[in-house]
Amino acid sequence: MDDKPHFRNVALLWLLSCVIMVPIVVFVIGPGLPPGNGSVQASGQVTDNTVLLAVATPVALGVLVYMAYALWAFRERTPEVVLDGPPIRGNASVQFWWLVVTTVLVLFLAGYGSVRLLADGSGGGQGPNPIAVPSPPKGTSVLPVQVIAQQWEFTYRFPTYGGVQTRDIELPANTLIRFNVTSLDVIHSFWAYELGVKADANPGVNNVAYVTTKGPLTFHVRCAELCGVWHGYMFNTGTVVPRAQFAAWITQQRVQYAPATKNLPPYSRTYFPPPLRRGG
Ligand SMILES: [Cu+2]
Repeated sequence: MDDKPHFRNVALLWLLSCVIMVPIVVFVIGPGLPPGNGSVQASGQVTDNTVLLAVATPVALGVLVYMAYALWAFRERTPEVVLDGPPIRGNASVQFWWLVVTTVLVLFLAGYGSVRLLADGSGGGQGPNPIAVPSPPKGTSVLPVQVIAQQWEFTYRFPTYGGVQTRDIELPANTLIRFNVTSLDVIHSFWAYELGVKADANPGVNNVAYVTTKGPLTFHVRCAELCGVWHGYMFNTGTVVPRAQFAAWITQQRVQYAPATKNLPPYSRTYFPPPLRRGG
């Protein structure tokens, strides 16, 4: 081994690359990360993605800087004599710091993830008894919307508006929405991308996902669980609209679907298994 200060050189190069790259990740790349700022939970996911990427950046830079340094500093200058370097095995200092750094990183990520999940549910399905229930914006109350998946479409039922079931989804702005997600047949997944919501839709299960809408927005709903041949066609385009516009829309839907509503089974958390038909 030569007596050049290789460790110090690599450490300094790594530090320099971190000083350049971490702010770029946080302030330039971070704000453009998915799923955008369509809801409070979606913005939270952008923050989380930024934090995770910022934590991963020094790790990735450590690997890349060392690799580039080793290629340059330890290259064989006389090709006819190919020598191996000294083994790193048994280096107590490297082993110790490897364990400390990786343990701290993993514990931080576990803690951060748990805290963020408990803050507002993060837009994920929490099962029938959610632990994380966000509070609605001041002066408003939660709006329950049932998402009913079936091969191959989503429909939406509004228990506080006469149990009307609609084919499209419109939501009021600046409102806490409680999605009660279920399925009539096989497994599906309700994925409202711009809202930052993804929740499994399973038959016989009431899966609750919370989202707090922001301003007017167009969002895309897709099924995110392979559910049969027309899985790829199982999508909707939804909108978040001002509260008055939502009130007008839901009134119009109640009138339009009144003949269908009276033939629907009463509102229930699940509709599976379907009732047996007599004489069928
Ligand atoms: Cu599906």
